[in-house]
Amino acid sequence: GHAGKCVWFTGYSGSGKSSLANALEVELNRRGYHTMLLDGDNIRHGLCKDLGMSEADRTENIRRVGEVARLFAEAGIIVITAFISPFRTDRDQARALFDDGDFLEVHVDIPLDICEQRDPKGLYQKAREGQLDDFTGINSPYEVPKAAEVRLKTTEFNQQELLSQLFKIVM
Ligand code: GGZ
Repeated sequence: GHAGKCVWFTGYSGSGKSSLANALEVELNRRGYHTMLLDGDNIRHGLCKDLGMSEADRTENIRRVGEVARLFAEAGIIVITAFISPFRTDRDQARALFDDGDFLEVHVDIPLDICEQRDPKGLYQKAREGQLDDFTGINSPYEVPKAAEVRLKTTEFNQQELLSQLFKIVM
């Protein structure tokens, strides 16, 4: 009787993954669920600080995140991950660590040009100017999920509506 599972967000930089993941966590906590949010802030500065943004390093980043997510889920925790995770095979390998129904892939689906317009950290501009290699969507690929449990069209719905779409698959 474990309630642990993994809610796996995937999408471009600036797509709103972190903000949605945070909102989901707040709401789950409010309902009494124990959660763990894994994102660049607590993973890429510690466990994965030896990794960069090459294809091989992203694959290793996602492999480690998947393994850590599984450990927390085994302890009965709802794990929420927010990484670009641009490669389908990497996401599928993370999925394979979980029982059927315990890995929920959430595609934060938003046009690249909107992320680029927002550019909250100026990273897209840097990538366009050639100062950032391997930038997702500019000079590194993003493989769109084919069978995500949910696809969130973040430009068409408000945060509350998106959260309720998320809850339909998480609960
Ligand atoms: C994409 C990059 C890059 C490159 C630094 N490409 O929007 P952010 O800033 O806060 O989130 C992005 C984050 C991507 O790290 P992930 O661990 O999510 O990537 S992956 O899942 O592919 O391993 C972005 C910033 O780091 N960033 N350089 N080249 N995003």
